[in-house]
Amino acid sequence: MKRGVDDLALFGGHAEFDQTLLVGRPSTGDRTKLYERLDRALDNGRLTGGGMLVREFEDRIAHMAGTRHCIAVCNATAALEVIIRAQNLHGEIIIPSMTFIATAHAVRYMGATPVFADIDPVTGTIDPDHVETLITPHTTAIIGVHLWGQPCDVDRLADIAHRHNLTLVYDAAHGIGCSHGPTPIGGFGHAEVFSFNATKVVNSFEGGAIVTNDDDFALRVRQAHNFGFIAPGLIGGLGTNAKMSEASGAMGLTSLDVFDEVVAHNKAGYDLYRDLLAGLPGLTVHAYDPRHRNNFQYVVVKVDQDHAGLHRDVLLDVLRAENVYALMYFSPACHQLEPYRSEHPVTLPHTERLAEQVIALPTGPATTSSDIHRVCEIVRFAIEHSAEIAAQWQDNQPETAEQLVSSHGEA
Ligand code: T4K
Repeated sequence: MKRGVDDLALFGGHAEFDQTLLVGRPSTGDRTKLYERLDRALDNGRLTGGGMLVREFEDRIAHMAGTRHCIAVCNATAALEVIIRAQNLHGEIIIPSMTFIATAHAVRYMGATPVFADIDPVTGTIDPDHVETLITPHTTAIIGVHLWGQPCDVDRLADIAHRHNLTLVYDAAHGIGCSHGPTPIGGFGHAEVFSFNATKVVNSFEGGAIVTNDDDFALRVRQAHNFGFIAPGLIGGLGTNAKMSEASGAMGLTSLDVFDEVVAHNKAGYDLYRDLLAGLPGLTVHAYDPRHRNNFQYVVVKVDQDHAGLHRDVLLDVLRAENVYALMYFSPACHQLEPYRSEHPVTLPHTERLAEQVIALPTGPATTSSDIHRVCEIVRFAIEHSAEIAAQWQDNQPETAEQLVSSHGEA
């Protein structure tokens, strides 16, 4: 319990948590089941390349996504790269800047140019109106991102892609178990990509999946993710190695077994955060549209400095000093990062505003309701004492190089 600003760990007080509270602590499920699956893989000797665990994982993901095909891969970044290559996407690809750097890097790494679109200020997902203004004769594709599991405006994007004859792909790294209305995320566009990184709601250590309803596309992607093999000894074309291993399949299946429980836990945590933080000036818990299903993997709060009295960075420092390792998903936005900001400087007002405000708070099975109460008490205390904290934070900032030169004089 903080009584005064000097009790904050940032200013020398005792940290609220002895052990760091994390945003991305993995959801690992039942270890006995995991070890049984690993034993089966080790006993049968097929550790990668078409093993039974990965096949079962693919079936279960396709079922959840409501798609005919699922190709499990080693991670979502590689999945995007495989799609870009398999679909021969080149020239310009329109993507949102409000995403993890992997979306932009996958495009660029494959030799195409990411063209950044602004976002809808309410949801934070790509703005179809802006997308349409960015289309040029060099545009080959749009990659929408279902930010924090919220569906993009899939109908508008499908219409734009259709009218301009563009490939439409979704980065659904956050989207497993989410939906657009009653329709699961997975079957929109030509293909969608899930991430099963350790920090995700479904975790396969590292991993991802490409899901699609397009038979021909699925075949090409399946070949491309396995060196281009059509059959043993027969190569159909260019490919890479983006296969998921059986160990990842074992973890993925075990994590999937507890998916419903984890989502229920996350939803309860989200509701608690929302209730406990209600009414604080300048602080909003990002709301998910109830018409769509969400997995509540991310609890995002937005700090509006003008009303909160302190900047997001100050609140982040306050939390981290208390051992609450909150994260900035996603800040800076991609267009504000290298190499993009130097090569193609652009201004995206809605993206920049959101990127300046976001903080993702700890969630997942390891975060208890008691943890959430304590985190919210810190946040509430910080907002209630914002003026004092902001002033003391400013005083504690290291001098900039310029200030050092002017205060110490040039040598
Ligand atoms: N598209 C989008 C929209 C994405 O968000 C992502 C990835 C991708 C594409 C690409 O997907 P992958 O190629 O990764 O499959 C993390 C994840 O590494 C990344 O997968 C995720 N999105 C992104 C949003 O978050 P970082 O740089 O924040 O990760 P890291 O390792 O710093 O972990 C975050 C926190 O999680 C740490 O504070 C500690 C905790 N943690 C992490 C790991 C790995 C654990 O407690 N245990 C762990 O094993 O990117």
